[in-house]
Amino acid sequence: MKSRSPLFAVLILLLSFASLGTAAESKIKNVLFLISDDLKASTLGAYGDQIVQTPNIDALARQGMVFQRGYCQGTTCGPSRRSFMRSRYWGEDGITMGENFIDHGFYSARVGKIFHMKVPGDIVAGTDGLDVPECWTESFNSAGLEAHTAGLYSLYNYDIETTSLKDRASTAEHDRWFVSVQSQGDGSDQPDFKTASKAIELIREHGKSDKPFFIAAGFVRPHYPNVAPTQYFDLYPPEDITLPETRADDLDDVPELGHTKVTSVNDPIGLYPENQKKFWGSYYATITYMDDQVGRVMAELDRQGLRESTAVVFIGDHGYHLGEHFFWQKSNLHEDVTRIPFIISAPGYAPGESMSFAELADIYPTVSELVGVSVPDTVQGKSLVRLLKNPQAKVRNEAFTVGNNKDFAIRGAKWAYMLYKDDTHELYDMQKDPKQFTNLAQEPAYAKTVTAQRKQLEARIKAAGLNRPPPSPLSGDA
Ligand SMILES: [Ca+2]
Repeated sequence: MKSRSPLFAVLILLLSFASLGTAAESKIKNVLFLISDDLKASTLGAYGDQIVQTPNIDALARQGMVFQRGYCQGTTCGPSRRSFMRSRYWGEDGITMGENFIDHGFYSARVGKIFHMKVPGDIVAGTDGLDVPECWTESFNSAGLEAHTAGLYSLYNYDIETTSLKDRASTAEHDRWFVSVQSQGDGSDQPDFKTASKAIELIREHGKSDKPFFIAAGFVRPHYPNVAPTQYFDLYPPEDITLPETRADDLDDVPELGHTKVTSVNDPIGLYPENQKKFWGSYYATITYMDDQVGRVMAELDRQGLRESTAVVFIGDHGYHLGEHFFWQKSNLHEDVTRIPFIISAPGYAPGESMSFAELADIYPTVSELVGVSVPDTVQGKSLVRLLKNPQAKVRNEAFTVGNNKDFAIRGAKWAYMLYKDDTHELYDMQKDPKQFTNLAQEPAYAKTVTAQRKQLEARIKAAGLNRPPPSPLSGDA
């Protein structure tokens, strides 16, 4: 600058003010945070699914930034939700996102499940679960009958169908995860409908205020029991479902600690391929039902003229297995569990698709930056605003996930690497083997890659302030 003319310096100064002006003129005042439960990325159209019907999430994806490489930090509801609400990889340290917003003059509300709630237990009881009250100005539960909803009940792994309300696999019972109910009516009796209705009410009430809002609405579908009105099931007849590819010897090279608890081998679900298709149909049915509720909330945001002043985030808390690798449910470190839907629609930022790795721990610093709120130094995630400005940019080279059992994983563009507490491990070439059929960790030809991946993973463990095993393990959840 020294060699430039004073006039040039003035010009630069004016340009700087102009760009500062643009930033300062940001109209984003509020944050609407929408969370779906047990929704894997691969069952949304924005992530390549061909049969699911989610017009409202699709619209949000078209209007926002879709993070194609979004990953969760915890592999079940409790740890994942703790991690993104605190932007911490493990544990309960740090100021929650809602507390920080309250400290900056926001109204903060929880509707439905944000921190861990047992589904269906806390939903049937209408209780708070492991909520963190200081995160919210107000909070509201959305109760429902879940598996006890009237209609056609199915228990897929025992091939049971009944309209009787007796003897249904309920809150804490084994087998509750293979349940669906095709309910009667319009679904307004369901918890997710109530969550949308309360969110709509709060948007109407607080949208008019000078005080900015942080409204978090947590839907419980497609988490089991898969309850939705019959008409949603009709969209997904079993003949339209193709079950995931499995290979007979697939698990021969997967360490014991990499398995899910429930598999097609140890559970009778493996005996009923036709019921597996029906179960997939019920998962899709509840996704479409949940999508309708997202649509109701978004329509209200538009109706109130708040779209141009509100950043909207839509995520799933972690993914799910529906028979891939003979696995059912969550809790492990494979791609179907760790990759999640992650969309941010922020007014003033162009829609697009980002291939940078992004973590749910990044939501807190990102939305805070969007509304001009500082974050406490306990925040471990990174702001993704740079990606919203330029989808070609990169904020992370890999994503880091912490398993419930003192296990860790990193997922990069080329490699996925998992390291278990007993020192067993898995390595997948995600370019050649995106479905993770062949564990290369024991192959001599990949010894150098394993060493490099392990070093990279250990750096992430250290940077997160963790050890193997992590301190004070908090329990997982069902
Ligand atoms: Ca395998």
